[in-house]
Amino acid sequence: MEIVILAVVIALVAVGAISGLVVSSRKKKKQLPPAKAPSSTPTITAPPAEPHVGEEAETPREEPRRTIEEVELPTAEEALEAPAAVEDPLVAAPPEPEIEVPEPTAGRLVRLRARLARSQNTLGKGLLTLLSREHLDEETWEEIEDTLLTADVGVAPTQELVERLRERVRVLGTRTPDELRTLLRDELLALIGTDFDRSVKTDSGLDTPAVVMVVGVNGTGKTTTTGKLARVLVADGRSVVLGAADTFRAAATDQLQTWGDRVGARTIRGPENGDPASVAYDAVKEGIAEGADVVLIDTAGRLHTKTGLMDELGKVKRVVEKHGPVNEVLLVLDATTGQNGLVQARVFREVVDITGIVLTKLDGTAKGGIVVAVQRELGVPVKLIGLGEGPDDLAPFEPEAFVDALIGD
Ligand SMILES: Nc1nc2c(ncn2[C@@H]2O[C@H](COP(=O)(O)OP(=O)(O)OP(=O)(O)O)[C@@H](O)[C@H]2O)c(=O)[nH]1
Ligand SMILES: [Mg+2]
Repeated sequence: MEIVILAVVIALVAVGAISGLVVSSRKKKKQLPPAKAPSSTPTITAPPAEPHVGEEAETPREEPRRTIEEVELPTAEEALEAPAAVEDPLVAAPPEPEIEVPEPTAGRLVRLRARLARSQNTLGKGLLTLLSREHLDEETWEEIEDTLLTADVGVAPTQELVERLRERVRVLGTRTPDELRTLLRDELLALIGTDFDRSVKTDSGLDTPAVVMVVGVNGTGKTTTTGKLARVLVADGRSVVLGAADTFRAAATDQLQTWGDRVGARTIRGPENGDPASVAYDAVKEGIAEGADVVLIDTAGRLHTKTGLMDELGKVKRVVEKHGPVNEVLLVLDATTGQNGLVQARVFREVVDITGIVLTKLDGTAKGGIVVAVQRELGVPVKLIGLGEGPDDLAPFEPEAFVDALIGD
């Protein structure tokens, strides 16, 4: 009896075990991925890493999602070392700006002579016509004087010139047109001066770059001149760094940078309304670091009557001088403003010790005589002249070519 009961129990356990296996086997099948893998290989529980042809493209997401805390963030140092500059191939890189090759400086004044002659005709031709009159009476000499004064030669130089012309004409007696021309040419040249060193000092004579500061009242052409000068230097094979020390207007800095970009000269900028002296200082520092040949510093236009602004200009120069001497301070004067330029020149000279004058806009005025007047006033030579708004319309001032343009060949 006991044996029978035992047999029944064993049988029941066996049946239960078998049915349990079947159930669990069915459960397992349900858990399998919907793959077409034969059910005889139920050990494959993970999907293939890459979906294959004929399989569903989307990889089932069986991994538990990572929370944001578990994502490993780069350390501060790593972030600094490797800036996350993800390049988007769809965003095309901006085209490299084309670097221009400025025209050489030699012979510029000859090219621009026609422009000069046009504007200065009244002076040179007027004088020649008057001197050619048969009778040089007092009235004629007064007219000669007026012509010179109108051209802004200035009172003292005019009287000197008229005096010398009178003397020479008297000695000469009869005058041929050629003789008169030579006479006038000589006297105008003497007035302008042929002995000045008119070269812009762009060689420091040291390992460090030469420093040139450009100063003047508002709108005279400082930034334009700085840009044109950079081109002249680059054309002559020099490397240039520009300092945008006009921090009053963001546009002023952009204006200078545009000039620099065109010839591949780097522009050092500061924050708007920042300290111009510190921008100038940084520009020279950069020039030294780069091993540049010349640093050109453009300054903000300032009225000579504003003492605060004039003091600021003095500071810019003093701060730059911590690096070494400033080799050239160019005062930019607008030739069309005439005698007012002399007043400006006087005040600027006191503050920053001008070493050269740039006379701009000579293309637009008949008052070329200002060249004489301003040199007299400052005892400083005109070194460059602006003869137009074009990028290469800046010429070294050559007295002979200038006078020839005045009186014609
Ligand atoms: N015709 C002519 N125009 C010139 C010459 N030089 C400069 N200009 C023009 O004069 C205007 C003023 O020139 P800028 O270089 O901006 O003058 P700036 O002295 O820097 O002016 P601020 O920075 O505002 O004081 C511009 O329109 C120039 O194109 C020149 O020689 N001839
Ligand atoms: Mg400017």
